[in-house]
Amino acid sequence: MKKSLPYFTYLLLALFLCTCDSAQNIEGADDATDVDSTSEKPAVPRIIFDTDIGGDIDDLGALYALHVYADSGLCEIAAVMSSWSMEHHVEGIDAINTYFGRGDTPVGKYVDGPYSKEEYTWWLGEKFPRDLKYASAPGATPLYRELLAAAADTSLTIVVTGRVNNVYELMESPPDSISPMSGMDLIAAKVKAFYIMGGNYVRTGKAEANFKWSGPGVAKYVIENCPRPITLNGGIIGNREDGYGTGTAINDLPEDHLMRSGYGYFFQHPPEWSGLAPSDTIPEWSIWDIITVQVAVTGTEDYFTVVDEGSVAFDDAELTTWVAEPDGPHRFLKPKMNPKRYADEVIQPLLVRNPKY
Ligand SMILES: [Ca+2]
Repeated sequence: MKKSLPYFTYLLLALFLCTCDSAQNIEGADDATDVDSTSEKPAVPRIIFDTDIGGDIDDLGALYALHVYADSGLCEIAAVMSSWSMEHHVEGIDAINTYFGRGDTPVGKYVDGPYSKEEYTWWLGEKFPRDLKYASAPGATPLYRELLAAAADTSLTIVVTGRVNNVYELMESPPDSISPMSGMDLIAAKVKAFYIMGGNYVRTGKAEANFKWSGPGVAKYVIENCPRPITLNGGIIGNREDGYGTGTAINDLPEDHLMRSGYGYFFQHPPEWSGLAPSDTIPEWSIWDIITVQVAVTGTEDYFTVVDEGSVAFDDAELTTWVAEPDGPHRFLKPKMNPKRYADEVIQPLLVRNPKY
């Protein structure tokens, strides 16, 4: 259930945000926390989080961090979309939302299957309270269309930390009983910006998993045709091998804490692709998706340099390339703050903060 903050809390938050705005050298995408002068309520980003949670564990960190930010009044969570059709993904997402007292948050599913696999989202769904099942969750496309149709102009922020298939299907959706507008027109009218983890822009020549797993032509279509600005963090931004590993503080949480349970299960039952041996200790791990959330909510601050004035293109092998051009609609992040310091000081505290609920 969403909580409404009392008026004085908004007032304090507005004062806090004004102070931060002048105190920080914010660049690039940092209009995320503007105070709306036409209302007493600060215009925090209203986020739809679109995730391939279940494969890697940083999606759990990202959704957890999103809730921590929402607890602090820095964003609202409009919905969470699951971009694969594993039934346990939807159930794990609902368990995380419920852990923060937001069990009524709509969760959309990718319609296919469903398939089933015992991994950490299954474990979270077994261990923590939740009431949503895959069968009763709405499809991502109709849920996207409903949310966008009902939203004020340019009021929604879409954060994608997995394959982009839900966004692709939204873009391709025709007018229907939900809205007389096409999906592409809804995006053009209602979305403020996209923050997407995907591609490679610094160390190019290598496929990146989110775009690769979207399937032939899908990421290319989404990125090249998106009518709203996109900020991308590519493969090195968040990669533990590039200095961004963190999260060992999760080992110190109580055993029944959701993060210790989820991360613990993942490293006790590591997926084959990870090449890891089972371990009862949570190691430092990559934070790609958590960075996407951080930047979407509080901006790049002094953590990242934004490369803008360009667009992302896809070569014949669907590898991403950067094309510099004035007023290009895309931007990507490069490291500015020391990656390890950023990971330990900015991200890790989000992963061990308890819900307010
Ligand atoms: Ca992911």
